[in-house]
Amino acid sequence: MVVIKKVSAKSILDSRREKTIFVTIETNMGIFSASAPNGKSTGKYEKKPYKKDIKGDIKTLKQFSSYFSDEQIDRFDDLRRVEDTIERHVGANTSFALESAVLKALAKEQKKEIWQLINPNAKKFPRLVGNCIGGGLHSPSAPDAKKPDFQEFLLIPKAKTVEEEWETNRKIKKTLQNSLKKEDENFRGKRNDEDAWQTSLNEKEVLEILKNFRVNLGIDVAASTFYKIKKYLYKNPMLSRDKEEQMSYISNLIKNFSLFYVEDPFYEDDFDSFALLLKKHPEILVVGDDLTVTDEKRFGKAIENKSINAIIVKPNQCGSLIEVKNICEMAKKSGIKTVFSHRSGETTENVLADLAFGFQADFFKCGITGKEREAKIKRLIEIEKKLGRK
Ligand code: 2PG
Ligand code: MG
Repeated sequence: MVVIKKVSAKSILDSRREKTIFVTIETNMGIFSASAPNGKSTGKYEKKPYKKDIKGDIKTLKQFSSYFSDEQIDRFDDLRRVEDTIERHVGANTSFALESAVLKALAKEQKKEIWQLINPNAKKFPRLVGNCIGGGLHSPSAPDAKKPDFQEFLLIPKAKTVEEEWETNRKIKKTLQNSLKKEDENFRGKRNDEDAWQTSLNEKEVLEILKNFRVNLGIDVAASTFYKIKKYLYKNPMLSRDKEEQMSYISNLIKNFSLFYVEDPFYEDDFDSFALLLKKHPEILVVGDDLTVTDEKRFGKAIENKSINAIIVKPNQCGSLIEVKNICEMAKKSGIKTVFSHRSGETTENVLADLAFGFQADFFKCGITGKEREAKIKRLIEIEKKLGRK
């Protein structure tokens, strides 16, 4: 049994050097901490990271510090009681960090790994989804600096182990440096928010390069970020596409570049276009992120509308690990794949790996390099090694 005696929090800097929350709990089992990441291309329907601001949440946790001491935490589902205490008083980042710290204490008390608290029989490892080249909101917009309008170009290798998949992704990312030098006269070896290569090429030119590698390919269009006044406004090259034009553009990219994974190809309210695309291309993964924002209700609507066959799970979008559990159960029932995902502003917190493995995620979207991304992949590999997967 874990008893939380004291809760405190402070702000630390994430990989973008923006403030994020770091929560510490004092328990009968010792002291445990966890931090939360920050999104940039955030969905309109995501829960707010903090009730008002980070300072306010830090203060609230301090005020609530002694409220938890009556609760005994014995298992994962007891997180519900932690949520009942803080719900509506703090934002999603704060509750996610707090719940993660509680899981760390519980794992220690039960002499288990965090993933074992969720599913002691977990076996299947998620496939890596690695961001190698980026654009959109994750790459700086210097005046007249060109970049792809799509946010992420993703490598999705398939190997026997996570370790081999990571190796493949790192190798390709390295090779890409030379390819980009050749193809992009403006390439200066710069990396964006997720440590992916920055380029002035457009999405088609990037995909032309990527199709030469023998891995499955994905894109995160993050279409809400460039959808304005009922049009998708492209800058590279400058043109606008309406709903129908966006549909045929995406559909052509899927065909021409044999895409395996397409995330947020339409803006976050267009459940119908997602459904139409999936109907046209049932062979690929049509993935909801801003569409579903790790929210049970929106996911329910996406299931009803047959909009997606894969869902991004970002625990700090909802701030509730109980909701994450429910979403994974809904996904399993409806045959929808789960993609556990980092955020663009990350810390070295690695609990995401345990959550993904515990919930038996199908994919793990996490960048390829940079200490914040590596911390999570390395933890997944550590679990793999402990289980003797070869
Ligand atoms: C996304 C994420 C992570 P952000 O759109 O999938 O890559 O971006 O964390 O900025 O929301
Ligand atoms: Mg996304």
